[in-house]
Amino acid sequence: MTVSPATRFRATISGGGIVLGSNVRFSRSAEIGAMLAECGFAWMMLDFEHSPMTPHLAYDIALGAIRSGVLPLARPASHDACEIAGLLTNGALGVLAPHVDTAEQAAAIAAACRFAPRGKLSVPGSLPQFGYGLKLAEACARFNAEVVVIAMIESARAVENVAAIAATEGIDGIFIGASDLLWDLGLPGGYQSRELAEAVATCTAAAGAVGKFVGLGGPPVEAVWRAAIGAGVRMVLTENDMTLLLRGARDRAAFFAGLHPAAR
Ligand code: 3PY
Ligand code: MG
Repeated sequence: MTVSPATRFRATISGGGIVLGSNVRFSRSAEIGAMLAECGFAWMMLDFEHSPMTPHLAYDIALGAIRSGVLPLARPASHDACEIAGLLTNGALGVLAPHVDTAEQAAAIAAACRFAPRGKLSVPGSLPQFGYGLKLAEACARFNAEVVVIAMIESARAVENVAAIAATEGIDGIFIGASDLLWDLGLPGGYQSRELAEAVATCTAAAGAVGKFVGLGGPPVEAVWRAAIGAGVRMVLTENDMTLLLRGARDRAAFFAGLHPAAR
């Protein structure tokens, strides 16, 4: 493997580009990475918080994604270092840690995501993310440089603490989970609210001040995306694989209904 998708992900963002991703909830084939790559997606989320994902399946999907040039980020269900270690030493090349409310939590997550001397990640027998030609020490050093560690901002408390979270050593970027944040703010589904726009502005300012990037997921409204990109969001969770499928299926049904009403 030459340039890893993690390096490309960082380079695209630092060059001012946008990185698109999808939450792999229901796909059960390692080919999903190649399909997303074909459509211009740069990353995927292997979701252990909200999907029926299993570790072995995540392993196969993550390695297939890397070989296709797509960055596999695992979302653990918790901040537990053992859970994070199991994901990162089995295919994932980064972590989207959910519900990070404080800089202390962010620091513990960052430490769980890298090998010594930068962190406390336990050393496995091999790291297949980089193929099979590197010695373990070289692979661990490369992993430390490449792994992408992202703290999800999903509560009012997290927004209050976002400057400290973004500034935490070892945190590469922050990611606004708009759905959880809106529910926490008492505005369920309020994707077009002033409060969400303000939270996005607070997060982009905080991250920008320390040279970190901002991601966003949740909004089903295109106008919200337009504003968020304008505000500086560079990492986009467009939607999950289930809604991508529904969108495509609805589109085809509408097309054929237009050709012949009996098609519905
Ligand atoms: C959220 O919106 O709460 C997420 O976790 C990601 O979209
Ligand atoms: Mg969430």
